[in-house]
Amino acid sequence: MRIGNFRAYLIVAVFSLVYGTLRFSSTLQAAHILDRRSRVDLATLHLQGEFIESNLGAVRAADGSVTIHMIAEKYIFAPACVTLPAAVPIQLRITSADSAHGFKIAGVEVKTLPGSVTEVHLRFPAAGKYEFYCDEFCGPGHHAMMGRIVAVPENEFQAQISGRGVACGQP
Ligand SMILES: [Cu+2]
Repeated sequence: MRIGNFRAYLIVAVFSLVYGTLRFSSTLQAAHILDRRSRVDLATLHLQGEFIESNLGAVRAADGSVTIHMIAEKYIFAPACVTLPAAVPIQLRITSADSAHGFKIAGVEVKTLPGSVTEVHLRFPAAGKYEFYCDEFCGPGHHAMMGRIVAVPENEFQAQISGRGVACGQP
């Protein structure tokens, strides 16, 4: 083997190793493989557990914290629109019902995979509408897969809230 060829192979091998390692570690991170709270059973996703339909959307806990539960599914986010208080720490727990999906919102990259729960912490500094679009190609309807967060002032959120499920802006 010529020295030139060997160097070329070596460079390709090193780049492949680095790329593969990065891909693997980001997949591990997205899947939260070691965390039991991050696993969901796809077969019962809509029937039991934290992602049943009545639990989707924003919920304010007794301690004042706000959690969103969301499902990504070809080609929708459910719920498609969530109203939240602005300037409050938000915990988003999201899972996928089918394939990899993802989006970026409030400066945070969100990736979701079937069978696992991704948890991210968000904060919407000001009232307003924040739209997000799926950025993992997931099929022919991918281009139309979008969702919306409507951040409202705290007093407005309090006025709207009635347990869980608050009104949301029209598309
Ligand atoms: Cu997509």
